[in-house]
Amino acid sequence: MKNKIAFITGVTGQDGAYLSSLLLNKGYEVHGLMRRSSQFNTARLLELCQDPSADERLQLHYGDSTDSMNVFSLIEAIRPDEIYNLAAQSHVSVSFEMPVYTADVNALGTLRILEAVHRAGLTGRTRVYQASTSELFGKVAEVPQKETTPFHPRSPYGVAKLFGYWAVINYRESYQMFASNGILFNHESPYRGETFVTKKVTQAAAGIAYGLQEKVLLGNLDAKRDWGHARDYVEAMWRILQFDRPEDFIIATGEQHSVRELVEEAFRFIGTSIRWEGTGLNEVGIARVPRYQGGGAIPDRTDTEERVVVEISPEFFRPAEVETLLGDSSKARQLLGWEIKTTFQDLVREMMAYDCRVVEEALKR
Ligand code: NAP
Ligand code: G4F
Repeated sequence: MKNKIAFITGVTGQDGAYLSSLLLNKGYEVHGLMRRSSQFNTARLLELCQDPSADERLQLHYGDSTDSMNVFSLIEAIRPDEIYNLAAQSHVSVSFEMPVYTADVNALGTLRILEAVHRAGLTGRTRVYQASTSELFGKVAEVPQKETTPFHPRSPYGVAKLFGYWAVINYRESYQMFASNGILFNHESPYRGETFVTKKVTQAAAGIAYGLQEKVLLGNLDAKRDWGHARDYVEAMWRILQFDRPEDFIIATGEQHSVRELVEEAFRFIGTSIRWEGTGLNEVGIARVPRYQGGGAIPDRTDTEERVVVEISPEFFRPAEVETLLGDSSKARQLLGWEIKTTFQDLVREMMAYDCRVVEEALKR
């Protein structure tokens, strides 16, 4: 049987890397849309796709979700069996600074994919997965959030993704396209972008554990998220497109933790505990940790001190916040046989182990 052909936009991102690895292991020919940048940005993709046979089956194409001609020509030439539209300006906070660009990529970018499939005459062949998000629920109307929960996005990111969500449903209803939304709750990994809160915290805790970083500045410690592992979530994306009909699915763990708990879990990994003092912008997290020695010094990890390791900065608050997210993924578990394999504790431990290893390797150099 001929290998299936997948086209992944956002292939250089966290999910793009995990999904490429999954599909290559399943024997797919994988085509990825990659932005041109002044430096290589394929590190996580290459680290996760180390299978030598992947070389021939992984093909990267320069492109951009904002370029209709480019998106159309690639889809017409590749004639994929499956498209995973993961490309996005994916940072909620940044979307307040770049709302128009965010809408171009996240809303119109989705429309460009759907319309390209339609115009290329591939509606009967190509299945489309859209990376929808729990940010659609925003100011949540009910707890937990299900496929039927009304939406109330709270950022330009969420508003743009809502357009993409409905565009998928519209192409499904208008042209009988196999197009599905995965409404994924937050998912993280060692390969998470460095400005998302999980990775920011685990990288900081690793730096602090080796006396190389003094503290970390954070925003809303009381925001609550339903955090899962990206590896488990890309498996759900694939299952959504293998289902016998196009439908929309919530993908979540059903367990919620605050940013504060995330910080506590990360510092637990390095053998210390956080004591919170003060309130609001004056709140701080204090812990006994190796003395801060600044960059360059060879750290003496036995020389410890009690100091402030977490401070609050107004810079990391958003004009409108999504305070709480908690998903109910019963539908995906029942219809797709999808299940969570990684707990929150295991996720944080895996990220911490990875970030500590990176620091150790840097110190050896
Ligand atoms: P990510 O790490 O930020 O990756 C985003 C990808 O999109 C990167 O490859 C990026 O390329 C690419 N991209 C950005 N702008 C583009 C453009 N104009 N044209 C082409 N490519 C562009 O995000 P992720 O965590 O993997 O998330 C994947 C998708 O799922 C996104 O659509 C995100 O909004 C959505 N989502 C994520 C989560 C989550 O918790 N991770 C939850 C729900 C939904 P560069 O490498 O060049 O920047
Ligand atoms: O890690 P975050 O930036 O992720 P956020 O905003 O929940 O968005 C992520 O998940 C969405 C799914 O729900 C995706 F659609 C989206 O693409 C992205 O992957 O922030 C999580 C929470 C927020 O409430 C934020 O206010 O952490 C809070 N937070 C507190 N201090 C911080 C910080 N967030 C960041 N990025 N940096 C901080 O210093």
